[in-house]
Amino acid sequence: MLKNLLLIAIAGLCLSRSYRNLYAQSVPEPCPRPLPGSTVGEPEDLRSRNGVLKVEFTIHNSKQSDGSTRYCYIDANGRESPTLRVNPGDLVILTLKNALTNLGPGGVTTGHEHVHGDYEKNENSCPSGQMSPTSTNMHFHGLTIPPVCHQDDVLKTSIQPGDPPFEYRFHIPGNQPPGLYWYHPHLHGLTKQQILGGASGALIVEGIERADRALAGLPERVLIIRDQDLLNPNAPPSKSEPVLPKMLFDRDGDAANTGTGFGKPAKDISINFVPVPYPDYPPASIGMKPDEQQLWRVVNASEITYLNLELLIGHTPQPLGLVALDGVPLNENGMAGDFVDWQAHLGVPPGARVEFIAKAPPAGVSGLLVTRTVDTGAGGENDPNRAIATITTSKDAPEPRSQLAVSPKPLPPSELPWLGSVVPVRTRRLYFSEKLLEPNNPNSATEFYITVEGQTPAQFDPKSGVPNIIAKQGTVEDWIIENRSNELHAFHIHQLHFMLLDYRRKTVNEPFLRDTVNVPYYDGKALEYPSVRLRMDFRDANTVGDFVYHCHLLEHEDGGMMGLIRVEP
Ligand SMILES: [Cu+2]
Repeated sequence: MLKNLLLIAIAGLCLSRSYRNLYAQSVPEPCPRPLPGSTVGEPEDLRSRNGVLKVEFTIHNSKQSDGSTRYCYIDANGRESPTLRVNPGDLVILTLKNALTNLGPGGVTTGHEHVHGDYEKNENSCPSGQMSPTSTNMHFHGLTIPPVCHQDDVLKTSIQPGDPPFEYRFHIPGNQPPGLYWYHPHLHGLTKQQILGGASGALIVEGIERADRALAGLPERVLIIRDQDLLNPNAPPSKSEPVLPKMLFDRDGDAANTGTGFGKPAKDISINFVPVPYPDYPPASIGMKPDEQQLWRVVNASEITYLNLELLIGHTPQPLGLVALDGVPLNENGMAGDFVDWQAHLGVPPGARVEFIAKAPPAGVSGLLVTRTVDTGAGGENDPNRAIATITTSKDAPEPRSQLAVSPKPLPPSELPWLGSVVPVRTRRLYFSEKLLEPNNPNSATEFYITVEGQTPAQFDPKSGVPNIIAKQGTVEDWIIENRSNELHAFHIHQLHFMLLDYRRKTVNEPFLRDTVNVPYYDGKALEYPSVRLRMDFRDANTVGDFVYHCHLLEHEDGGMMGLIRVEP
């Protein structure tokens, strides 16, 4: 594999010289994208001023000649998916104009006809939920802001083409941990299509160096890894790959897990929109100064692709200095000191974020950012080994646009007791499961469920409004999430972070928080289903209201793997 990746790296270097900064289309394209092999650009930064960040977004789409559809957020100055940079306490005023067009058969499909058309007309107020294939809305993933209209409601907010710009207006909480969050559409049944098409961007709460002085003064680089339909779906695997058994498809119609680390992936991936397509994976290109350290802030904005990031020099993995997960510094609770967790590789499920110190190779040496294969289970997608970007060094390499403060003022300690020391008021059990509509036909449609133990498995119904779980604000609960299916799922809940207590029944008691966690698949043989045990934090008053928890593999979420929680004051 390593030899293959090196060959890929060399091929990619040649490509990047000839195609750098060119775009795939010469006619105006609402969602322009770089060609494979391009230099990895930085998203533009939109920074708050005097405590306010004003953003005017329009969401566009465009049909491609290969039948796929791009989606993009464009701001008032024509910038695609800019990074929103805010400070705790800031006011965000973001308007979203829907310029989506129905691109006809194959352009937009949802497979969820039952949610269309039978709602009241949306007059730019939330209680409508009117839906068509061109409806959209936004979710601010990881922020503890209220789940209400014009803030972070995804249940009723549905913006139609022709509606006036819809206003989101919320305050970044003063105690929001400094780190990497992200924004994306979240309309049940349409989420996969819009995110797969590229509608996503980063949101940074500034001040991560205040939680970890090891970061003081480092240049920072935002890297958004997305997935997309294969650019070359019919290509045979690269000649340098081993010969594999016949291609199989999983229930989602994607390339099934080969269990080998090779073969056709379910989706292509891109890094800051530079695609790295199957079968040759020509890597994108990142320039750094020799031996320099940068903070890399990586969102896995994929619809379904798991990442397992590794930085190679030659055949040797380089240590990656993990400092934050899911927007929360590892020592945000102040217990760990200026902590850097050096790892050989970092697993990142869809929806999750990792922030780590990356060291550039020495002068004259290049490196390669790769994702190693992820075993997603017999029913999962194929996520093979593949290159993402070459790291080339030169003393003239331009620095990233942003640099962390050189002498940061330390963050004040949290006002709340550490979540791990709070006694939970109850324990709930939930489980992920799947059902074939025709049990004897492996190609029939699959229903996806997340079920509270004792309730009947049912696909999420956006019209129901009946919560699956009722919790009390001010309390803390333990949730055990089981996986009864033969593929991975990624548990995510809106509005709050949780602590991972147990993973596969082993105590881990992580001294930091997450908002998305992988739940291992069931192999069909073990006596018990694999599970994770989480401590859920409902203490913040901003968690009051109705919101959702779901699998962050968006085909699964759109297919019903979502539940409703009501937190009562
Ligand atoms: Cu799932």
